[in-house]
Amino acid sequence: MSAVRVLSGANFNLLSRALTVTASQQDSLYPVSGLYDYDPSHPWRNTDVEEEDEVVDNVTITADLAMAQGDFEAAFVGGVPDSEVLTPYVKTGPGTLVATTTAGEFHSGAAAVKIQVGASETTLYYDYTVRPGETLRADMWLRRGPLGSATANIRIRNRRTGMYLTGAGAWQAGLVSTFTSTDTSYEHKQLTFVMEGITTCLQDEVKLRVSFLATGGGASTDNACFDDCFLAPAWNFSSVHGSTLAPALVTTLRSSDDNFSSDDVEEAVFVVAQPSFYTVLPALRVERYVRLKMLGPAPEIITIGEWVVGQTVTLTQAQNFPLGQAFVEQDIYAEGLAGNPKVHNISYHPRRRLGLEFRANTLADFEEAKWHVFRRSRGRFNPLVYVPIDDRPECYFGLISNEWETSLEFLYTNDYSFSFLESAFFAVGL
Ligand SMILES: [Ca+2]
Ligand SMILES: [Ca+2]
Repeated sequence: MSAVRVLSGANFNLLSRALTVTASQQDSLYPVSGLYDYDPSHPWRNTDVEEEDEVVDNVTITADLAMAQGDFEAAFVGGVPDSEVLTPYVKTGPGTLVATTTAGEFHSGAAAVKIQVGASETTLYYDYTVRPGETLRADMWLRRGPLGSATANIRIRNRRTGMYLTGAGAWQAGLVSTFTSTDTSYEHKQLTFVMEGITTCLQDEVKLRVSFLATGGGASTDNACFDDCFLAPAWNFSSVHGSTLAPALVTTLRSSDDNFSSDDVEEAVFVVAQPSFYTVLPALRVERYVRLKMLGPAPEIITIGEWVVGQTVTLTQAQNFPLGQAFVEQDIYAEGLAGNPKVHNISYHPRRRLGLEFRANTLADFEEAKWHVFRRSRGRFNPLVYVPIDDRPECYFGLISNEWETSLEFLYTNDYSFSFLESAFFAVGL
């Protein structure tokens, strides 16, 4: 049975929180930021078109989905011992905190952060902007110093609810460290966990504080080291909106956990359509690197209005049928002096309009739609991606109406309806 898929709310496209997004070819007038600015009329474009059909283009766009730099290299360039300026991290407490470049004290690169046990807990932290209900992957390395008896701690706390994440991925009120180490060699910790949901957080986005500190001991030699500490969202959905991709190109979605140096896994082969197409993966992927690859003889410059990578919500209640849909060719109509019509197309694609009607049989169905379709979108403030039937190719990027009509029916069912307008695509002749 088919299902309704929705991606909604601020930063539903994981590319807009990604550490880096890079393309193998790029027209400087249409940079990669056009792929995730939530506006399909502002595209990304490549530059190179081979004139010979036998020449194969290999155009890739790659995202590092980690949401902050955690290698403790660039953040400490020019830093001095006990520096308070560790952008984007923040230090609290009076203890000593240094960028160590001593061999063995860093895990990779040439530096790591070393924190001494202080009179009060000296902490380095970063507040991540995360989405309630999303699945995240923490991938971190930590150790204690070779002398003394300190414990290295990493704590993860939802500042909105005050709850701490346990090492088993549960949320609890009492203070607990998610990861600890008393090993004098670096220990690798990985945890896939789910943020508390939107009906608990009561907000579209929340701050997740990740703190690094050393506890125990008390001698000047007591310390802990941290390196390669990354937090990245998982993903199971990708879509492309407003593209000129030709069927001659084989377009694939790929994953990697080493930035495609030796690990390069094909997750899906897209069935290219216009103006939009998508794929839903059978399970969430936790690989930090995701790639859109377009391989083949490109007959023209590639233009893409939006590339979405995200986590879908599957509504428990599908919309009613028939599903109303309208196609609107974007054009300018005028009449010449003799009354003859003059029509000019102004967009590469027609826009589509949907009329969506639902019947929620339970309060849970109703609350789900209220939060994930209307509240997260803030009416028409945030665009959303809507897949009305996930075993068909149609996929929409656009805005719902700012008014949500609903009526409570006999036996406590709820009827409600949305109108949905696809966003405009880039103009002809761009
Ligand atoms: Ca765009
Ligand atoms: Ca490092």
